[in-house]
Amino acid sequence: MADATYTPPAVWTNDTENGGRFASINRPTAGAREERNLPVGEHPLQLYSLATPNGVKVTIMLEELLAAGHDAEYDAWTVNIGQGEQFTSGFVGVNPNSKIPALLDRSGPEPVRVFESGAILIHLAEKFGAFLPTGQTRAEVLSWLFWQVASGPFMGGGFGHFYAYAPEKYEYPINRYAMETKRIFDVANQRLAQSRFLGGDDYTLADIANYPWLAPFVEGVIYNDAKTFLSIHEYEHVARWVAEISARPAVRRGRIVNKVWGEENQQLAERHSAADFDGKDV
Ligand SMILES: N[C@@H](CCC(=O)N[C@@H](CS)C(=O)NCC(=O)O)C(=O)O
Repeated sequence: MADATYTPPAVWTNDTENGGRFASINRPTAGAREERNLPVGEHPLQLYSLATPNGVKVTIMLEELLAAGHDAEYDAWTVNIGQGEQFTSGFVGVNPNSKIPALLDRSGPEPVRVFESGAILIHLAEKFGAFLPTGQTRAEVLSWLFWQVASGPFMGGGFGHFYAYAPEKYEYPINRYAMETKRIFDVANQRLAQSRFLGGDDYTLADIANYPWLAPFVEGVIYNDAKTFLSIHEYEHVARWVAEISARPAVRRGRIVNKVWGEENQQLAERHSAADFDGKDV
């Protein structure tokens, strides 16, 4: 059994000195901390994001829409969440929850703000009539989308934080979230044993939402040794699905938009046109 190292006080107060990667950034309050406007480019769609799994959902969707011939040209701007740029007045105006991704759709008479990755995917799918079927399989596709947005925080905020980011390792939360992350993989694996894609026979926004979270575990590029620790090699149907989606050119492009770490030729801090990918490894 894990050691009990902490007795909660009667009333919780914020301890900014508790270490960990996000301790100095996050506070228990919402709202802007700094007056600063967001940049705006020439396209109707303005994306404020970063190439984390939640951000990549949207850039893959936009690149897939463009590849399918839709007029989904967009300006993608990097929001450096490590430096607190999610707390500027401009960003909070687009997402009061201060988390990337956030989208401003300026194509109508009034700008429309959309926050939460799942809401952004649905907004884009409905706007362009793509990657979200209208018939019999719509409910199945939406179910796998909402499953992802509900289960992603167990993998990131739960497993990732306690296994990789917390200043000390505690057995109880690591066990809890390792179990949950493996269970999520098993759910996807069993589904993908029966079905080519999560929503059925076709590639949809359900795959676009889930891929950026599942692929990095399969590739061993997220949370230190998580691939080994969680025996991710066991999920053979997820691996088959990841390999198929990874080969899509739009996915390769979408994964590097707003990426400001890693190999130089796989970084694209801002994206304003297809030409920005020239010379990149995509
Ligand atoms: N439920 C949100 C989650 C977004 C989210 O957690 N974004 C993280 C990066 S992956 C973030 O902006 N974190 C900054 C912070 O917590 O201050 C969504 O799906 O869009």
